[in-house]
Amino acid sequence: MIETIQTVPYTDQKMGTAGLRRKTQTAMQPHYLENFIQSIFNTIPNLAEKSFLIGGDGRYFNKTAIQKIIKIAAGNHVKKLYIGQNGLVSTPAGSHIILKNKLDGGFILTASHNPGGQKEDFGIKYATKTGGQCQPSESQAIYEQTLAIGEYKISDHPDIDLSHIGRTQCEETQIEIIDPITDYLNLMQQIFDFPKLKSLLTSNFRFVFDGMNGVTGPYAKKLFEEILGAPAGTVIRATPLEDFGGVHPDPNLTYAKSLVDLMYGNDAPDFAAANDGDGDRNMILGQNFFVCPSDSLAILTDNYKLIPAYRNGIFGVAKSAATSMAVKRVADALNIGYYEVPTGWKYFIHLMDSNRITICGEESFGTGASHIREKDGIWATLFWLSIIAETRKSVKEIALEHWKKYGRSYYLRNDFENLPQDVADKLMTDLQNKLPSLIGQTFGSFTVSDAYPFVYNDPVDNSSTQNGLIIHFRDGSRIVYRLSGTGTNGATLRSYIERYVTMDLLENPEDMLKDLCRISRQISEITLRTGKERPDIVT
Ligand code: VG1
Ligand code: CO
Repeated sequence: MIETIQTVPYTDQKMGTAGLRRKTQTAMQPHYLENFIQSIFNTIPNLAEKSFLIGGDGRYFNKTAIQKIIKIAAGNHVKKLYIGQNGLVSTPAGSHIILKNKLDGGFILTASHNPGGQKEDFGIKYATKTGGQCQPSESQAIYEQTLAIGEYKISDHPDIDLSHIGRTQCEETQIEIIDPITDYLNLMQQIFDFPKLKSLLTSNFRFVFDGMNGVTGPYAKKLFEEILGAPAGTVIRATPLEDFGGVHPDPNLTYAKSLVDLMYGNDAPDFAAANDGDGDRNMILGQNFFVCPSDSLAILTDNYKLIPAYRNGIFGVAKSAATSMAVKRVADALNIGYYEVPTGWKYFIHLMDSNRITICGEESFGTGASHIREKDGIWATLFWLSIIAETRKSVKEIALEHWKKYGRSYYLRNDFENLPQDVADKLMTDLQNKLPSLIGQTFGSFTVSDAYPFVYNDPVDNSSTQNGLIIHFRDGSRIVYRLSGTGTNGATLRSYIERYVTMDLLENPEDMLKDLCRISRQISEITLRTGKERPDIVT
């Protein structure tokens, strides 16, 4: 039976950089999730003809949330739901499932790299038929629904068994429980040279893949160990856990410390990669070597010819404004299109759909391409393995060669977390207002050559988005400031710092960027305004 439940709006359901992300306790409040899902359905016409994907990264509350979404979909007479077996679907695989089956959208239940559990975070990435997350105009329309909602429709059907592949029904809504892994791995096989990868992984090459107890473990085990023949145990932390085993599933130098220690220790393997909770982020490590994500994007782009799917050429490349300029130098050298977008993968979608770009990436450990409409941690890992298989060089040699050819953008991101929202907002407003007065000013040995708010004009729908403030220095250095749109504890100020050099290629980024980090704090008055003398997290 379908029931109509009276409700009142929650006013905090505006989506951020990547969907709705909240404390689990917030999402578990009565009617909270129901209101949000009904608000999405309220923006979609003809639901009786529409099909959606449901899945997630396995975190706490996902199983309950999936059952609720099924019953609200049935209450709204949705035609069909595809659901990952046991409720699991990685963000990249979800994008592929939506595109391959021509679905109208999907709900990926994840707070991505944020920790999971009752006291941690829950989230929903809502994708449209593009295979990627909804555009700002769509999330605005949904937000308006969340403010106006007075009722939702829900079936009282018993819970659906998600553990077996097959078909069933909830009210009139057809349900298909699908294998979330196989189609995605087939897609990878169409892009990369699997026999070549297999010969690398079955040689004495030593590789570790860290699933960080997130959703990619089962994908990686099947791919690397079963299909490509890497030794059993290659994939570590391979079982999705509701609380990620207490791990913060964020593949960076801080939160993937055990993997980093392994790669910097005696007897380090040749290569390691880690993925985040929902499998869209990646960190790449070699023996005693960390690949900065902005460099990774540049290096992958420069080597596209080594990959079968790209051998005949690629369209352009794009990066978020905060990402270092390394990939721009490659795009210029290769004479391919180059675009800069605001932070958030959704801004790449129109560029991919209109064949302007093939490869894109963000400094936040995100790299991907137009095979799907999300960033893709396994794809990035396979791309790096392919470069190694073709060149038989170490990660460090590959990076050093790249820097010798193009110069190096030393790069760091400083995050100041848990700031009072009003303090952070005022800091950004005041900083924006003083940008014109900074031009021409000298700080230590750095003189500001330009300073402006970053504004992106989408070439496809002509929409305009402002995100972040950029300061350029005469020597090519840059500082970018922006507020995070994914946090759940107060506001987070991110400052992105880069310095371009053509000598001193193997220095420590902390040393090379010491002055600029200090200047970034000075310009933003962060210490004065927040009392913080140094960032909480440096990546
Ligand atoms: C962060 C990153 C951004 C990324 C987003 C989602 O957003 O900076 O580059 O696209 O997370 O990543 P913000 O607004 O907090 O800076 V994921 O792996 O959570 O989908
Ligand atoms: Co993620």
